[in-house]
Amino acid sequence: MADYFNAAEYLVSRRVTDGDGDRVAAVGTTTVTYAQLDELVGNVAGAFRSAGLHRDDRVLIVMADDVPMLAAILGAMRAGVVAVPVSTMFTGEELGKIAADSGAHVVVASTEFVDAVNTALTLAPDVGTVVLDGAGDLKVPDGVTPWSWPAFAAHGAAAAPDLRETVHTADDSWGLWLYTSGTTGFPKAAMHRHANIRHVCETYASRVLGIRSDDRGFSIAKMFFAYGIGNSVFFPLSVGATTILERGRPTPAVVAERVGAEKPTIFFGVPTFFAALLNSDLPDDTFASVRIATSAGEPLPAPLLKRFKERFGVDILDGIGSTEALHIFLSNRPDAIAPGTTGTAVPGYDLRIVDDDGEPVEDGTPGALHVRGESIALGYWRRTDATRQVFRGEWLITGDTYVRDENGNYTCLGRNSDMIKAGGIWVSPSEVESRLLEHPAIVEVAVVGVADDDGLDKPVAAVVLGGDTDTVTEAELVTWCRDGMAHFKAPRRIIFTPELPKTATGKLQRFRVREQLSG
Ligand code: 3SK
Repeated sequence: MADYFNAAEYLVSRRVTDGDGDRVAAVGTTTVTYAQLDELVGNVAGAFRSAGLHRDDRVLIVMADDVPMLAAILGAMRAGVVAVPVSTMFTGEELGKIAADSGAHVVVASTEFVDAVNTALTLAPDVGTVVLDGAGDLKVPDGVTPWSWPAFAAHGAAAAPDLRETVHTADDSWGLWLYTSGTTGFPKAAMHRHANIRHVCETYASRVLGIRSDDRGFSIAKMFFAYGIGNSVFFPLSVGATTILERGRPTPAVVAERVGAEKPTIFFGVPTFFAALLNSDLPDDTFASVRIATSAGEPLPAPLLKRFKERFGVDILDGIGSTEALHIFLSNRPDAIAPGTTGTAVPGYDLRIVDDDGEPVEDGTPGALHVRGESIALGYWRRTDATRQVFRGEWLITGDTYVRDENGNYTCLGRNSDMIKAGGIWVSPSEVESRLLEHPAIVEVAVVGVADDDGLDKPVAAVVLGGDTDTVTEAELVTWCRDGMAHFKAPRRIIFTPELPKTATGKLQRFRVREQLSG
């Protein structure tokens, strides 16, 4: 068996053992030191185990970024159970499918998401315990035990001491499952080991960001994203630094206020947010405390990077990672930024670009990007076909087309599939198309990614109406999509067209739809 390792001990308890318990670990709506966080994590672990959870059981976490979410994630890991933080943007039905798929026995939720959780609980038969942080009208099915977060933590505090102690997990034990749409439609759980968490801290965080104990990290991406959990949980805690947590939606105004108050030194952003900041009237010294910013999720157009540096005086390190790799494996460096490229391999990862036969290509020739490294997930939970397509031995098929130049820098040329990455989040065209086709006025539809004015892809739909043609508007169709699925998936524009471009055999020509909509 692989060596003993528990990520919660690595991130929190070891700080206390080393005498740094008084350092501030997290600033959310409350502030906690490492010693206080360790105590809370022990209580939550005790409560999970008192609720009957055993090793490798799953805890679904539907929470706002704040100290309780941090404690729920780390408490699960300490208890040897699997933390499954999921998107708070899902509708109740979407959440219910994921809860059922994960087989979670416990759900921990924040008050903001109680309605979606109530719906999800009707679809998730394995759930036996629900914990709600904050007030709310929680409606649990018969046989399900409801708890409030403070009562749950207090119950754990009173549990037998051995239930609060760190469970002796191994490097290879499951620690974290993250749902992603990845290269195919319905979200599936990428299963990460405890050791994967250590690897991303020791590679990207340490060797690219040079993260130190006096850093203060602030992330736009929420903790339910792989990018967000690395930024807000793993990286700062791995070195005894401070993480700044924001519960709400990160608008430029909210972020400016938190940055002014909390003075982060590392700002973790995404291209759409850098574009929004540049379109805001925030003062140019807003990010004066920040020593470095990062970007991921989708390629950062060179003009955005340049304008951000000119206006706010901060360099942005563009990188790319994936939920399956847990975090960033290809990135620019603070002392070597090549605008418009994604830089070079992060130490600890190997990259290759291959042709259609799987043979490595020469520099200057585009191909499919593959990556290998110690943080690659074990596969997708109960998705054998998708696992076989994406995880090939040690190599992970990223699904991106890349080219490497003579200086060794990698540039993204797009996706190998029709999947769209909007605001850094995967959107499955077929899922959006299915929702639109449920509308009685629509007979045909194609959803594609089209670049906006900042050069960032957004989902756009071309629809063919039938029957009810005069009565449906673009706004009604957008609302129809937003009502039936997470808002980020809804098309930003809808174009009405008499027909869609097809091949002689009637196959949709997506590239032509894309060309028409880009024009
Ligand atoms: O999309 C990305 O670039 C990314 C980066 C870090 C972690 C996860 C993801 C998906």
